[in-house]
Amino acid sequence: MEDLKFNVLRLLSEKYDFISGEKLASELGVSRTAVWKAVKSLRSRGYSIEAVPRRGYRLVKTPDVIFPQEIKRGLRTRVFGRKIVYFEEVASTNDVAKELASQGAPEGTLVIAEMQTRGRGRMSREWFSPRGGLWFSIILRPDMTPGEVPLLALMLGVGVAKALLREGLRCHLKWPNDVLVDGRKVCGILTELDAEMDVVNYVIGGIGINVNNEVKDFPMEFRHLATTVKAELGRKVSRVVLLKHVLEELERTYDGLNEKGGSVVLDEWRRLSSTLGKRVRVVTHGRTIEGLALDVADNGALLIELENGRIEKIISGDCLHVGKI
Ligand code: BT5
Repeated sequence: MEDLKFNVLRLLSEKYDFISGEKLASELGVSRTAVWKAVKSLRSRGYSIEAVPRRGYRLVKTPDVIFPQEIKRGLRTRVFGRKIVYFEEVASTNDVAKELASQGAPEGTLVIAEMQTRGRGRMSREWFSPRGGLWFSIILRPDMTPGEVPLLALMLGVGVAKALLREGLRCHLKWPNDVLVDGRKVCGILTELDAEMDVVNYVIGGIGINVNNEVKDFPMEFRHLATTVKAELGRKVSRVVLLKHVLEELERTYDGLNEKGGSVVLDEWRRLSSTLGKRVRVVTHGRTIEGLALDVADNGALLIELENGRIEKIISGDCLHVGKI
């Protein structure tokens, strides 16, 4: 039924005119009743579909849904989002993406859900993922060593920040890859990898963007730390357009990384980051390090200058901005 709904939608949106129920049924190899049920199901998701006796069905209006058809229409990428796995509801898109990647799914495969019931942050923290946001994962198969993978996390943040800028939202990146607006988190990123000694099998880039979901619905513990695109811009935005922009920006940045090397990503990250030049407190593997955030290293690690002048290189951790030096 799920596939039929998407196929009916594909035919209706290709035509932009009436197509008879009979034609739809015969092209898709199903009964006219099945077509009617698919139309009903699309209507329940907000599609406005006209039905006129003897003429058939016509698509009139498309809602802000993230059905694969809508994502693919006019998408200007070669690889990212060319294969899409869509869920109404799923535990975590990262888990599904991992499963698919281990079965050989190609680079650029997008796993996306309207909502997640067990969305995850880093270190098994919870990621609140109600309807209205964009919760998705992309499979990457980079030609790099496991040690270079933190650079990809920065790349994902850069791609999201640039896409949000295209919507008119100025945001900045907190190391490693939180996307913030005025210090509040609008997007979180979780990169997970599967690797052997020197070879990366795959990386899952999990991205959660608060788009049209409501700030008042966030749990109390972090409501003051979170924001949404809608709250910042004062209007709803089309999730599918934003997603397409994210995919395009990500692919452009990833291509740049592969063709010209990591410095392309690092320079963009430096430009968008609000961490560098700040006094930071980083918790990494149970250790707390405080000092001046000097720069990022070639692999994306944060370089912190301690009180005693020593420079520490931090690969992963939670970073708190504690003020300007
Ligand atoms: C992150 O973790 O920021 C990574 C979030 C990645 C989510 C995506 S959604 C698609 C994919 N599938 C998944 O299951 N995950 C990825 P971290 O830096 O550990 O931040 C987690 C903390 O952010 C939580 O402990 C909360 O304080 C806060 N938080 C939770 N949900 C939030 C939300 N929707 N918006 C802003 N902050 C949130």
